Amino acid sequence: MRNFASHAEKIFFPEALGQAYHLRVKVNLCQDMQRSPEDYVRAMYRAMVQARLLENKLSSLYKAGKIVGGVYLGKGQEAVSSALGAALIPGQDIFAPLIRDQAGRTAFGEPFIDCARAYLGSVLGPMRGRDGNIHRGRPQEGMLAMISHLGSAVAVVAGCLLAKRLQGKLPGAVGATCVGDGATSTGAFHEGLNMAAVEKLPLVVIVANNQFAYSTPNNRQFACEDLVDRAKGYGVTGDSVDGTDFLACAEVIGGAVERARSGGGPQLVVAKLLRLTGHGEHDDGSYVPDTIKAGAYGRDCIEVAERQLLDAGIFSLEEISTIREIAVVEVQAAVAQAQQEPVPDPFQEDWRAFNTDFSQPYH
Ligand SMILES: Cc1ncc(C[n+]2csc(CCOP(=O)(O)OP(=O)(O)O)c2C)c(N)n1
Ligand SMILES: [Mg+2]
Repeated sequence: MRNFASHAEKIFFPEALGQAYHLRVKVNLCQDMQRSPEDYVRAMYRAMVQARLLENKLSSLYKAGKIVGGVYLGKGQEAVSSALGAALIPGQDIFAPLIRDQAGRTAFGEPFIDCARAYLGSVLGPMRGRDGNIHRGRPQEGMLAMISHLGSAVAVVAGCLLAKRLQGKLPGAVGATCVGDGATSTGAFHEGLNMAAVEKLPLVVIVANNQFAYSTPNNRQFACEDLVDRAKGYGVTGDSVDGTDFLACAEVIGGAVERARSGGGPQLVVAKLLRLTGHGEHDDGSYVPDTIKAGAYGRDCIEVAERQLLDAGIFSLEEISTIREIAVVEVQAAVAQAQQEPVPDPFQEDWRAFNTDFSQPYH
């Protein structure tokens, strides 16, 4: 395993975070390529809180029978997801979020209304009310509509990067996805990562190893000791991180994006964590043993983030409260707006399977 810290490009947070966190990644992380490391973790935290509050609202709506179809949440996985979303550049990079990536979507810039409209079936939503779920995207900005087939995002993002290379748009851009441990057992995962390795594409694959694929535990999914060991076989850079450790996620995932962006080729990061919820809101997750829930990965990454940010002096308690208060209002406003919008009229149906007309914005 490569020691990331020994490949330092620039030391982040020289004093602010003390000895525990020498964040050593290049400064040109994030949207305007000027963002400081402090701003990067601030953006991550905001997105985590916003996503958590939005998802809590979705859960309530589901339990109240106001949402038709499945509701899938990223509770417990926000540090990993936001570290990826906040490191990507809309309009330049490719981002393929999965079901547990509300925090990454928010960090990438997706407004709450997209989510509210999709789940509540608004005809003004990204799927025009035909799919009350998570298959939405913002392709104009580089965020692909979510693909349900596990592993496919890896191959599709690799293909997008190849296309960008052929168009002469590749230098400086990256493509990234965050998949589950279950996705790593698919052919598409292998094909995508292998092709990216051979072509030296700037592909970043984050595996959010929450130790279960639905109810199937890791030891029934793969026989290698650690998923990150596969990086060697593919010939790509591999890193591990504790997915509940906010600042470690910023360092390792932000660093992987930066390495890919600056020509380091494909990056595989395996983040170990636990989803603090069922597979979907229809599932109580009772198959996860209590010992695992009470273990190191059962902690809440948002609580960890708050402690770390306060300790480092990056946020004050007042600032944290303000972020939460604003997010509550914004979530309520988005949901209220989507709830008063019309749902599709089946007698005025104009649905087409392959709508490639992106010239008209849907909002
Ligand atoms: C190729 C494929 N096989 C099966 C499924 C059904 N399915 C949907 S989610 C899921 C479990 C996913 O587990 P994991 O990849 O670990 O992600 P997690 O839900 O734990 O975040 C399964 C089996 C699917 N969507 N695609
Ligand atoms: Mg899983």
